[in-house]
Amino acid sequence: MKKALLTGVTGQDGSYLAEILLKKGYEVHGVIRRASTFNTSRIDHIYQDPHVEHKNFILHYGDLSDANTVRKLLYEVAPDEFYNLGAQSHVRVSFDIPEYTAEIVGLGALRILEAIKDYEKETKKKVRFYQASSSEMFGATPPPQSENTPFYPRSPYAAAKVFAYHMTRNYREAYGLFAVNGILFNHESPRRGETFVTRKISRGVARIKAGLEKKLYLGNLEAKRDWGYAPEYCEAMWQMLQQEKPEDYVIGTGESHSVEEFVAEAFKVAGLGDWKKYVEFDPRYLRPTEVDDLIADTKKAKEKLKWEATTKFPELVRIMVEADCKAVGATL
Ligand code: NAP
Ligand code: G4F
Repeated sequence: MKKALLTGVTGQDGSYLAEILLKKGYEVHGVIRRASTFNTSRIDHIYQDPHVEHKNFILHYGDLSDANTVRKLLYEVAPDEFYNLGAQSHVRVSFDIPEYTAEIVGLGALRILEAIKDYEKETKKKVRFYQASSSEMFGATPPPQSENTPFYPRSPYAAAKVFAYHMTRNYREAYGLFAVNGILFNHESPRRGETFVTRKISRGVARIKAGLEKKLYLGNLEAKRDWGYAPEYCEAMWQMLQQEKPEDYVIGTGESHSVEEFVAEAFKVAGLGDWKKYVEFDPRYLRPTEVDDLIADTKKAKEKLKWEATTKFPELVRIMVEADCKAVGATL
């Protein structure tokens, strides 16, 4: 039985990846942060009682700021594959807490790479490492963006991801680690955090439909993103670690849509009529520097991984609006 260790298991992607790996027969180990309230809602459905024998989904306390624990878990679990999905992943918030973002997103990845380097040397065992890199790294570089496009980060989050990206490449080249960067464009789902724009919209639309809210407050409606469906992207992460050679891959749909288009489509799915009646501008959601347009050039993923996004924009919006409407009892 193969073993996988995941940081960020309580997040959107971590929860889908854990499900995928369990279905493939892996023993899955996830790192969770201690919190004063339960933070496992996305993985409660796959949680296994620690008192049950032969568990194949095991949770460990840890934090990417804590090199000792990262190292200890690596030696204790002895995974075949290590997926680093943990992050302070909110771009707007990274302007408020830049140092913490760099600590977790940038140095967190380095802590894992250092631990793997030493572990491989001491134990002679290999660990395949996946780094959750981001299309945010392309920032101001015009689309389409491929594996060869230069980075131009526009936020502390993106700058920290660029550091982690380069450390991953450097440890691959310097120490022969099987370390890959998945450069994933925005991917969404009903499990998306409530403060990212797509989920904020689908949730807001559902609450308006249910009569719980009257307005939805948003920032820049002109920004364009290449939005795909998260479970499909998590399958691509796994595929990258099954290749013969460690390489970096761009993952996306190859289409971009504006925030305004997402809003219009979501209100249409809910049958609420003209979205302009409900949406108000609030400057607090603007960023000091914005990323205007992201579109993935996915030629390499199609050719080498045989991976292609199947859920496209209108279907993604429908999935998210329907799930949020169901959650608040709003009938469509
Ligand atoms: P997410 O839902 O925000 O999940 C982030 C995960 O990281 C959560 O489990 C969170 O724990 C954990 N985490 C936060 N701070 C941590 C720390 N100090 N130590 C250990 N774990 C910590 O993010 P996601 O959308 O699943 O994204 C997964 C990864 O892919 C992230 O690295 C993100 O930056 C990257 N990425 C995402 C996208 C996207 O569109 N979703 C695109 C490209 C790259 P809590 O649950 O306790 O908060
Ligand atoms: O949903 P967002 O916050 O996602 P963003 O900034 O693109 O980052 C996400 O995708 C990255 C991949 O490219 C990940 F690496 C990262 O971890 C995260 O998952 O914002 C999308 C766009 C932005 O242009 C923002 O200015 O929506 C615009 N927007 C307009 N109004 C808003 C709002 N964003 C948020 N969060 N909230 C608003 O009210």
